[in-house]
Amino acid sequence: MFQKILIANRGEIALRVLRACKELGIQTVAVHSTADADAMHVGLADESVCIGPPASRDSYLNIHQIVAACEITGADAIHPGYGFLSENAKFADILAAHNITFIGPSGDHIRVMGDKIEAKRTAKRLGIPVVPGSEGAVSDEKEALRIAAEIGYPVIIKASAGGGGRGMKVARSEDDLLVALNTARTEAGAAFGDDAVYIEKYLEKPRHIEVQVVGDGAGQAIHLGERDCSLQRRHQKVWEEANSPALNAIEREKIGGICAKAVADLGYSGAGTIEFLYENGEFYFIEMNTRLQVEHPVTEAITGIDLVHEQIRVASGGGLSVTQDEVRFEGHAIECRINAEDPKTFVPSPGRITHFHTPGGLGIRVDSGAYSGYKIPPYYDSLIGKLIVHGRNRVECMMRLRRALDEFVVDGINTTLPLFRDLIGNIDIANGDYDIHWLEKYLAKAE
Ligand code: MV4
Repeated sequence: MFQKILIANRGEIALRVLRACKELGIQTVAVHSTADADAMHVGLADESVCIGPPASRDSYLNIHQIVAACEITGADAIHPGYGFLSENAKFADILAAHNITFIGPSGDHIRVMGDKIEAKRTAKRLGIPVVPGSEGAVSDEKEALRIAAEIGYPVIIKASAGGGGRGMKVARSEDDLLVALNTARTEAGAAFGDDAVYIEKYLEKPRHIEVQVVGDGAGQAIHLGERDCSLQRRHQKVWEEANSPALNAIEREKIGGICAKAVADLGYSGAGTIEFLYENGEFYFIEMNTRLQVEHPVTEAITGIDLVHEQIRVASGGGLSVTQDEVRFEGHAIECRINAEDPKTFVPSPGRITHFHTPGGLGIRVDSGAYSGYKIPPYYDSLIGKLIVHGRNRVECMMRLRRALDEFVVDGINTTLPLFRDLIGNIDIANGDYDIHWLEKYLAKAE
């Protein structure tokens, strides 16, 4: 097991990782920018190192500074959290060359999944169902027209170097397709320095359902069920839940089993998420994330498994703590992302929190690095905390969530809490009846 872990992140996820390290008896090193000297996880860590000025590229993305902090403090491993360097293959390779363990998959696995064409090819080879479309990159207009005619319109053009919604264009006719292909290619070249694009059947009203997996890097892997992340705005998730209201236990076991086997066959190490679009009872692979995700606590709530413990265990060669047979799904969990933003316009609202009171009681978890008097810096993303609620079933979970939202007080800044207080009273939300476009339509109506 590791003696000392450096946490290469900030905010609520740095605190989340720190808590796991403390439980495992591992020493912690916090790294922080000058803007984050008063962050909660910095105060709680055994040691801390300032790695640069506020801008992320000079601090949390500064590989040299982070490796230096690791060597100065003698940390054996780095946990990257999410965002920042968490899916940077070069960072994983550099750490390997320095004999520092990257708590995550190999650089090669990160690289494969970062290239969306390569990821899809790999998924298909491993038996994961994919969206019908081109086999690899489309070379010219003639090929694009031929494939679109085969799969039928509408189609979507995606950038291989994109992902997370960047660089996509929908085409509903041949005329559209020629425009979409050229703009997608030009934009991809300019944004990513890689103009490879591919084509897929466009699904009109899918849900976004993702499967949590963990591999031990030695051919064993488990799945921890799915999360429904359909409620999003501009590709930012807002509300996530497990289980998905759309799936039954048979469907869960089937898609989960396919994902676990694929990850085992890949020899994948660490936590990962296989993202699908789900429509008319069918799953269609879109991407794989090779990191711990923001919404991982809903999976922890229904399985009782600490995903950061599992990440640390497998990275240190200790293997998974559970077999698939030991994984049980109990009850229902919902996560609300509390952002420092205007709840209507979503304009960021950094500044001082004058009063911060979190809800408690049975089934309530709040992951946040915020506190009364904390000043949210303007340089980073606006997530200030997550409210995760668990109940024996979805109805009980929603009752608790309503009560927890009532108790939550954040004064001094705007937050997205009022949005959740609205959503909890909505009939479609109560019924779990929503797709990836539901929230944006709801917000457009409220204007
Ligand atoms: C799609 C799609 C419809 N059909 N692919 C957006 C993010 C990226 N991960 C994939 N995305 C989509 N791919 C096909 N073939 C619709 C989306 C999409 C979306 C997906 C998940 C969650 C929210 C979304 C919002 C808009 C579009």
